Amino acid sequence: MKEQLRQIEETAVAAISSCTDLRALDELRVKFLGKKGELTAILKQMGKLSAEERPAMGQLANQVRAALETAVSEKSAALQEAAKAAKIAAESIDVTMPGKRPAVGRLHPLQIVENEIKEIFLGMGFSVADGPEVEYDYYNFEALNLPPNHPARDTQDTFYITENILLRTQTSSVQVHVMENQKPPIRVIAPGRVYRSDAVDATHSPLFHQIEGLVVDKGITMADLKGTLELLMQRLYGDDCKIRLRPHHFPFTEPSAEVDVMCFNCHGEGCRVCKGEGYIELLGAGMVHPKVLEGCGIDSEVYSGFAFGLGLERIVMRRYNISDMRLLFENDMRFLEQFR
Ligand code: 2NM
Repeated sequence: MKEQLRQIEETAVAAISSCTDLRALDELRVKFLGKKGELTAILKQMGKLSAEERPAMGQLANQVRAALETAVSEKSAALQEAAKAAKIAAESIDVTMPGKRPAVGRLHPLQIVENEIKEIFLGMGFSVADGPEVEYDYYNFEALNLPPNHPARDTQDTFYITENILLRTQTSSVQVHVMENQKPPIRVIAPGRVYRSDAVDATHSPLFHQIEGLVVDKGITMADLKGTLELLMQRLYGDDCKIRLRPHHFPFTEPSAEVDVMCFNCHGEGCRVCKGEGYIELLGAGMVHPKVLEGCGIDSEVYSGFAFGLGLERIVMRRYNISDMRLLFENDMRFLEQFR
């Protein structure tokens, strides 16, 4: 039995000292010291010994047990220490390494110009209105005096979601919401995305951006319209910028006008950019049609208003001399990084 104990001690100590992970060490502990372990198995045979032999053997067994327990706990401490050291080594940071420069983005050219135009109108006392891009046809067409058979309402030109829900084709829909919810005086601009079922080319995109403006108050005239738009264009293109109104037709305004802006290239002399005209067509405008006002609950005998709409892409393309609208939507960083 003495031999067996020595044998167990020897093999156990050897196994424990060559053990390299905590799980295996615990298995060894169970194997040698556990309730069903080898040492316990020996101790169970103590009863067979004579009364004289028992104390010495008991003492030896206890020494072996103590030795194995010490070996296990020392090994366990060593392995835990090693694991901790390895973890710290793996997580250590070399503070002398060069840092990663954060990528700083830029505003999209459309956003740059939109912000600029917003600031100009905020300076004139306008506020900025927002509305849904998915609209009822009432707000996009009917309230704006477009009859049911108007060509703009064709499914060829407009993205319909259901028979009476569509993607807005103009932000005038926002102005209708404003007029329904707010009493005059009203001074708002409505910038945002609009959608038309157009094929993509250098000057068309099924998604583009508009800024529409609306003023409703007592005594508003075409002179207010012209003065406001002239100031806008002078802020955008310089103090010598002039505008020109030509008669036009829109269903939602009466009278209506197309607004030309003095050519930035030749200052009205006529050149290749403006095809000899001296002016470039840039926006549409007019006095809000009485039917539109009345439809929104505004008394057209008391109040009048003007409205205008401009395409943001066109202004951006002129500003930065961009010849293809697709560049504004492809999100090629090499292109977008050029604008501030
Ligand atoms: C344009 C041209 C002329 C316009 C009209 C309205 C409303 F809601 F007041 F009737 N908002 N915007 C308008 C007028 C838009 O875009 C070329």
